[in-house]
Amino acid sequence: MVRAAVWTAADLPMEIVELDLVALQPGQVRVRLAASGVCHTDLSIARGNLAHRAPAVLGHEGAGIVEDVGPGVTSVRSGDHVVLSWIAQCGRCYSCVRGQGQVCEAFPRGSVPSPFTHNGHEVHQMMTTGTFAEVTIVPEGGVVRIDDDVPLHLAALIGCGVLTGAGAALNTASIHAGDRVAVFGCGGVGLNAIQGARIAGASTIIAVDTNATKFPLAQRFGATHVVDASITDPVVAIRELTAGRGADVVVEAVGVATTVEQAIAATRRGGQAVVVGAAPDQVSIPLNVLGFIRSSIQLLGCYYGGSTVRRDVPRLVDLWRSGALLLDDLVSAEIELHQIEDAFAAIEAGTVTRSVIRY
Ligand code: CXF
Ligand code: ZN
Ligand code: ZN
Repeated sequence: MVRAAVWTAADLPMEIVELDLVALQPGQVRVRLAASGVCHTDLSIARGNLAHRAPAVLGHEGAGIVEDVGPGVTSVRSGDHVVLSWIAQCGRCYSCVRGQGQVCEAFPRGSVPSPFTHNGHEVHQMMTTGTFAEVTIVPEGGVVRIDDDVPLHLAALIGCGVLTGAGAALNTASIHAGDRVAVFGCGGVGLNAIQGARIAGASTIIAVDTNATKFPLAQRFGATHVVDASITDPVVAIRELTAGRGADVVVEAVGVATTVEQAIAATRRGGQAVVVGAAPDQVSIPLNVLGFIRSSIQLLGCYYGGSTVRRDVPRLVDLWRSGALLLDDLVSAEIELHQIEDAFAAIEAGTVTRSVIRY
């Protein structure tokens, strides 16, 4: 039996339930989780703002230790420490071999059988991970081995927020030493985009948020300037801070139409606007095509930080070891599984970057 937090409906709190795990299939890996971050996307599903089948084990930002592997698994074995990837990457398809594992062609779309059952009924698994459980079963491409010395509660954070935010700066954008970068949103993804921009050598990093309590941490991660968008027009402020021209690279890590439009408007002619914030399904923006082509702005969609996880997880671990990548400072609270609703409330209140469940 495996203890898990199960989501049943948008208006109901998560329930702590003992679940059964199905037998390990070929190509699968069973992982005993050591920790799971609580990401905004978990909250979006729990509150009914992002569609998901119920009941389900949510959670997708985790790390743990391999308990067992199914037939045919070669890249990890029992006892290995691993970070989970919510896009299982085959490493062999057209996308993977081009360093675009985030769009791995082998990753199953639509319904994937879940390893979790309760009284014989399937309990769905979020994004082939389901890290709000003590043990989960994932595809081999959904685990990346890491060295044993990395604390697993910090490694867990790499699995979503760090890969996504740092990847926006280090993979999707082409930031050069001395570039001027602006980042909209100072949550888990935005802070990692800020530190990614710092690591890439940006000289000016402008952090934008409507919640000024986020700014001290943004500065710790590398922001050289902060803009409170609740009192200042961020497009005007970014232009003022970039000699009137706009930033070389603007990363949008909010996921709201207004901030996507502001991010494009704050990008200099010839610069890059990187959209990484997860917007609800119906959100779209108008685009004046002639103005857009004249601007020569590169508008870049960024899924999972453009990450090829077998390349990027070890790279991020090395950056953490060198002191360049901050992980500790992302952790606002360490909690137990049964406190998951407190973690959701804290995200809604805007008072945390990451709550981390330790098992
Ligand atoms: C999200 C990214 C945007 C679409 C929904 C899932 N992933 C992780 O938080
Ligand atoms: Zn996430
Ligand atoms: Zn692939």
